[in-house]
This record gives sequence, structure tokens and C-alpha cells, in this order.
Amino acid sequence: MKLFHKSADEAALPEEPKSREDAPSDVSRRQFVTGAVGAAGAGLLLGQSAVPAWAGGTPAIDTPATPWPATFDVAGTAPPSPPREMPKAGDVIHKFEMEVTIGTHEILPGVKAHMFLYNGTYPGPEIRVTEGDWVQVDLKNSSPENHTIHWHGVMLANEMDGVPFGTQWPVFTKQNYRYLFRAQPAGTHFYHCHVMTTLHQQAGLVGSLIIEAKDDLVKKTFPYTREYTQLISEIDTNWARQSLNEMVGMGMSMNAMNGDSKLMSEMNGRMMGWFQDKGSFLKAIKDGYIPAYTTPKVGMNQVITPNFFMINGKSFPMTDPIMIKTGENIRVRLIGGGMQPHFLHLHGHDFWHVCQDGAPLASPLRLNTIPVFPGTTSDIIIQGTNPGSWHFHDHSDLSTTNNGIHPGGMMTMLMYEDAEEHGVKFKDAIQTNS
Ligand SMILES: [Cu+2]
Repeated sequence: MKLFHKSADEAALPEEPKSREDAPSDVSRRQFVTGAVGAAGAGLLLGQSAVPAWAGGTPAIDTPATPWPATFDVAGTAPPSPPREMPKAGDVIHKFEMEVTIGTHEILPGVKAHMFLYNGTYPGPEIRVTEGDWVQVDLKNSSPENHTIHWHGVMLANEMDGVPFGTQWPVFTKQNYRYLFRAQPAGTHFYHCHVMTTLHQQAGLVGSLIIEAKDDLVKKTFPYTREYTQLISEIDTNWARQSLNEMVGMGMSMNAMNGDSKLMSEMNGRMMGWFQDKGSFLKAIKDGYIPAYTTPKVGMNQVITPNFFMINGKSFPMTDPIMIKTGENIRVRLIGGGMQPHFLHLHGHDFWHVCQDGAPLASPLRLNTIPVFPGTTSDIIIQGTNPGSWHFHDHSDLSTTNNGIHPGGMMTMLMYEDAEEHGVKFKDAIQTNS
């Protein structure tokens, strides 16, 4: 593609071969194709002036494409430090307080949803620490429901994993719980409530957890100074409202037991659908227990149909743009914090997929659309090579709507701060239906 960067004068078309005998060899055939692209790029084939008015020049961005030092390690997936260790003298401990309340979150002007909130925000506050440091989080439950925090992607001690009835009792109303774990492994992770996950996570209890590497391969390979976290998610506001109301009612009776494990186990599952094991579940069915999933789809068992799709809790046009400058590398950390897969597509650019679930890929992958599945994280590097303002959105079209109206939802803009200097005339406008 060298010819593409030549001036118009240099990018002349090679002569057409006159006969089969004159046909170029494989090597010169490739040169022919390259030459034709170069001439078209300069506008000659279209009968335009040699340099089109919009041509601001190709910005130089001097970053290697591939490969980077091999990261594949067969010793592989073991935690960097023993997860069951406790902090030693001199270790860094980052302390956070996380309070759960019920509040309202504004997705868009005119659309406020009742949600569970960590520290009053949706998503919850971003926790950002360095690999190897300790994280201490005091969870305070000021809501009428029960909650935990699961640290998604973190290699920690079992008791800190935040799964109710799995590794801990749920944290009841007015109770506190202290999580303490070493931040490992490095990478883009997140946290979420693990009680009634479909509702509690969808209705607000999720946030990003960034563990920075001390020696970051991505930063060394693609030097960047700015980065963005995008937690993507969706909500069925009707289902969430109805379920929250019903759950809060049930939570009241749960809280009356105040986490008493004897009372809890004696509930026999009939009220809450919780059982000690498969045997007691089957025995309850024999005794007449009817599992909720067999009953008509009403109330809490209604099929979930998301109607708002968000980036960091906001839908287009209220999503925050990603700012970039010509020649700049930026890192975007994508977090699948919802329950549906999404397929994020960037206009006008390719980008480098550099990390998956926190870990660097064996070598960067060049894409223009990246799937982000629930529970996964993907880090991408966007290189500022095409001044303008460009759409970045889920290509699953339902997700670019607000309550069924297009455009909206999971969409934002990649905006060049210096676009005008490069001759870009059109400025993006806001459109709220089409
Ligand atoms: Cu919860």
C-alpha cells in the first residue's frame, strides 16, 4: 500500500498488458493492483483534481501493527499471588465504602428508572487500583433487599467471591460486609451484585473494576495518554419496576429472619425457592411445591424485553463521546455488564483488539466490529487516523433504539478535537427520531 501515500503525480497507472504473453508475473500483478488503488486514492480515476478538497492528508501514527512479544504462557492461568494470603506489613490497601440504596437513575431526559444503586450512581463508581495492591470494600446495605458484591474476573479467596448461599450469606438490610482481596490479575474487570442477578444487576448494581498492570504491555506497544471505560448494558424498565416492587415485598419477610441460617434453612424453599441441595428440592416437589418457572409468565416471571440500551448508564444522544486527536492512540475498555450480546462497530476506522477478559491477546487483532458478550471485557486501541466525527454503536439494531425509537440506545461518537484543522466541515447534529 506504499503507493497510496505517494503524491498524485507519482501514482501513475502502469500500462495495461497488450496480450496474454505480456501479462505480468504474480509479483508485477500485485504491483498493478497496488498502483491502481494509489491512483484512485488520489482522485485521478474520477476525473477530479489531483488532491480532493476534503483530503487533509494521512496522519502519521507510528505504532507497530503486529506482533508484540509473545504473551502466551503455558504455566498460565494461576493467580499471580496466593489468593488466600492476608495483607502483610507494608502492603498497600485501598479502602472503599459501598452503600446500596434504592433511587432513581436518569437514562435520558424524561426517562427515570427506579434502580438499586451503589453509592447513588449507575453504574457504580469505578474502582481503579494497581495489580498486587489490596482492595477493601465495606458494603453497607441501606435498601430493603439483600445484596452482595461479586468481583468478576478477580482471583480471590472463595469467601470473598460474593455469591449468596454459595460463598456467603446475603447481606441483609442494615447489615455490613467487608470484602478484602488482592487486586489480581491485571486488566479490565467489573463487579456486580450476585443476588437475583437478572434483576439486581440489570436494575443497577454493577460497576467497573480496573486493575492496572505495573508494566503494561498494551501501553508500551500503543503509547496512549487517554482512556475510556464503557460499561454496556440494557434494561427492561417495565419488568424491572414490577420486579423491584415484588422483590421489595419479599425482601421484607426475608429481612425479618435477619440472616438467621437456621430459620433460612427451615424455610423449605416454599416461599423463596431456595433449597439446601437437589434432594431437598425434589422432595419439596413431591410434597406439592410448584416451582415458579412452571407458572404463567406474569410478575417476576415475565419474559424480559429490554427497551433501553446504555453506555455507562446513558442512552444516545446522552452518551458521552469518545474524544481523540489526530495521531493519538486511545484505549477503550468495553465491559459486557448486561445480559445481552452486543456488537460494537466503529465507522471510518479499524481498531486493535488488544485484551480479552483483562488478559492481552497473543497478538493484537485488527477489527472494525467487536462482539461484547455478557460477562466479557474487551480492550481496544483506536488510532487517530481519520479526522471527523464517527459513530460507534451496537450493530444489533434493536440496541440503537430508545423504547423502540431509532436512533438511540447503545451509540456514541468518536470525535476528533482537531477535525476542523483537517478540513472537516460537517458537524454532527442531534437527532432523536427517524
Ligand atoms: Cu443485589
